[in-house]
Amino acid sequence: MTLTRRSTLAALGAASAMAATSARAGAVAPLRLWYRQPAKTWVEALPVGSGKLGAMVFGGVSAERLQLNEDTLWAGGPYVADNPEARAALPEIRRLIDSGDYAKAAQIADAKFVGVPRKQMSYQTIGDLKLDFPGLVEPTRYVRELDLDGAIAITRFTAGGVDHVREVIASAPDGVIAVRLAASGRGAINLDLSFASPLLSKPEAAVEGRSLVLSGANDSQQGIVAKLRFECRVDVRAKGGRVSGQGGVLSIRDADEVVLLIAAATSYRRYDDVSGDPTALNKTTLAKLSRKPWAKILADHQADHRGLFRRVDVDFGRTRADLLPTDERIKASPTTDDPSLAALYYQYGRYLLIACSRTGSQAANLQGVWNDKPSAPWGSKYTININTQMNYWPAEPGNLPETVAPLVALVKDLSETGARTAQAMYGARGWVAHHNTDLWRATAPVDGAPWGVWPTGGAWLCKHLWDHYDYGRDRAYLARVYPLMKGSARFFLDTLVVDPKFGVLVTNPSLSPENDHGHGASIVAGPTMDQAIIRDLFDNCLRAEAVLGADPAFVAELKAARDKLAPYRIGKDGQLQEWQEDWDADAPDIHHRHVSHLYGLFPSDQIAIDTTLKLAEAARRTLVTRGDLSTGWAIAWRLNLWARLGEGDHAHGILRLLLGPERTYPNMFDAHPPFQIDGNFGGTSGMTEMILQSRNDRIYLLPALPSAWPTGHIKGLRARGAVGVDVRWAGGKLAEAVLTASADGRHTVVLAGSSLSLALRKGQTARLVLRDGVLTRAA
Ligand code: FUC
Repeated sequence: MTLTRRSTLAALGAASAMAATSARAGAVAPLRLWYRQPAKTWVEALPVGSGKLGAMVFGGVSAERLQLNEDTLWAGGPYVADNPEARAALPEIRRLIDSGDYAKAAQIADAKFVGVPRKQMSYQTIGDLKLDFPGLVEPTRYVRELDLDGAIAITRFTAGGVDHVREVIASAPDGVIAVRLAASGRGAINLDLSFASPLLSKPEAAVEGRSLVLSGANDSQQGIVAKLRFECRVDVRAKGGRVSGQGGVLSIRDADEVVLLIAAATSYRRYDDVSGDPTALNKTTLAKLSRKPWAKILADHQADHRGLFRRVDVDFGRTRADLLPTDERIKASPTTDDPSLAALYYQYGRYLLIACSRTGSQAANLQGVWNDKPSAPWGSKYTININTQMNYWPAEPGNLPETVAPLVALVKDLSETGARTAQAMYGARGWVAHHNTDLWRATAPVDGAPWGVWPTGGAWLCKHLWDHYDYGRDRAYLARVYPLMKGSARFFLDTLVVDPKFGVLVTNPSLSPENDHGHGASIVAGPTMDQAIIRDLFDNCLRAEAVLGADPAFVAELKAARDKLAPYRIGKDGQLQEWQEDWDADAPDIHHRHVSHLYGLFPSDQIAIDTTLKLAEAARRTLVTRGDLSTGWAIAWRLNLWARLGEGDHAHGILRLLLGPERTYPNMFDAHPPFQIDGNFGGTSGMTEMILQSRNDRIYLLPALPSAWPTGHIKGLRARGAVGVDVRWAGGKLAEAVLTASADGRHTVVLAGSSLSLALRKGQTARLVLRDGVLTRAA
């Protein structure tokens, strides 16, 4: 099958996107996912998102389905899950852990330390907007695509001699999902619009003039009563033809062109305030567009998207494989050389982050903003023992710092709800968040002792607060987030205890995320990951204070505690120990998906091959034992770790596993069966780490370049210290690197053995090349 003729498309005035892409054809042509058939399953459908709104586009011919999401439609209502028995039980749990009775400690923790309810609320779908096209015959030509540069899903086909083009966008500037249906024949569009929702609350659809409105409530879950009202409102604009409504169906007959504007909102205003008016919000959103033509809505959307997306340009090389449809490429990837599939995955990660995390939206959850269920796998929540953090790994280096705003807002909320939890459960100041949170910012341990009793989730999120400063160097921003970081550190200053055996400061109770240590439970004192996260938290507070000043008493407290934190330990097999005790070989699952104790190697830089070689070798030993094979996000973490070890070919081997059909669905969503978006973002991050690392106060060029990508470039990345970096290589060697400073600073750049220090003023650029194997600043 072939694409619909360009001349016909032009006649339709369709796809202004096409016109814009052809202007930069060379650079953007490969940036699309495309297919020869409609999606049968959800993981074949194509995602568009405005941050707040999401839609999955199936590309059906006689029946199109847009599965819709609004990012504040979650189950339940404002609630507090802190277990009232926790504080009294804490000394006993600690004592049992110190005496080695982990099973008993876990039992008591499970009964008295886990939240009430034990589970958090799920993110929910609105349901489907169904577009039925009566009378359409089987198409003769069909293609659907997601253009990542234009942020538009397009379905094209010919049926009964008429060319059809259907375009779907999710516009952040206008706050709507917009659909345009065009056909080459006059009066050729016949359409019945209706809703189908799987919500237990059974929302109802009604026709209001030329609008179709679905309204209702969210669902109750875990005994937490549904407190949200929501509405999804579709305004119909038809050129020619007739529009009529009956029951919950809006019908359009004999139209030349149809535009649908879809707004959605809930009554959520804050984790403790559900007094919003979704109908008023939607009406305001749509009223603003009453005179705005489709072409302008599309142009504003694409300008907004491209302002972010086009900052980075990636090329890992091309082969003929990139001519195939995306699903076929994924299927063939285990045995085919297809470097531009990796580049597509890279840019898809950036596309997805832009589409699900924008200022004013909720942070990217386990499925970004896309979920078709009322009760999703793991609630499609925020799992903050790796998954939420991984979502944001590509944000700073991948030149999308704006996407971090919702994460910062989430942490601000957690610092409030988590202060209550710190007080109620631990009698501590500051704030704490355990391994999960949801729309209501619940911070108590959940799911059960083996998973939930882990107090460092919030502290890990604080690393992202610091990183946002470190990459951007915005002092006013740092002043805003310092109190959040300080509040997290305050909690640990109040709750760290001395381990009776080792005499060091440790968290107790805690665990190494989700891993049983083989001595009766996973509950323990001082797992390696905790001390590493807390070391980063304390160090980043100290760094922030050095920038902001005026907190000397706190600095003294932090420094004293920091030096007493449990150190890294190397075990009998030469591995980096996961726990204080050398238990790694006793753990029932030595291939466990979490590699929590390697946090120090990535995302942190406490362990690195050129700064702490012995620890890096121990981390390598651990990684070899854990093995390469795992599911989506876990394999993506391994990819980043091998890149940090400087082993490009090994990292590339893992990337191949990630891109293969076992872990990448036809729509390129990551599989941690089912879908979980973290692996997409971890994949983008891992590829960055192969080409550029910004760690230990240095910028590393091509630290893990695989032999499979001898020639290529990534332009537009960012490094710590507010500097942009372009890297181009050929024949496996650096061709040039260009640094562009957005703040004054000194930078040390490392390439293989050679390094170069340079000072750059804001706006200044430096070109670096290899001369006789030595990194040199070109004149
Ligand atoms: C972590 C993982 C699970 C899953 C869940 C959402 O707890 O251990 O595998 O990814 O998050």
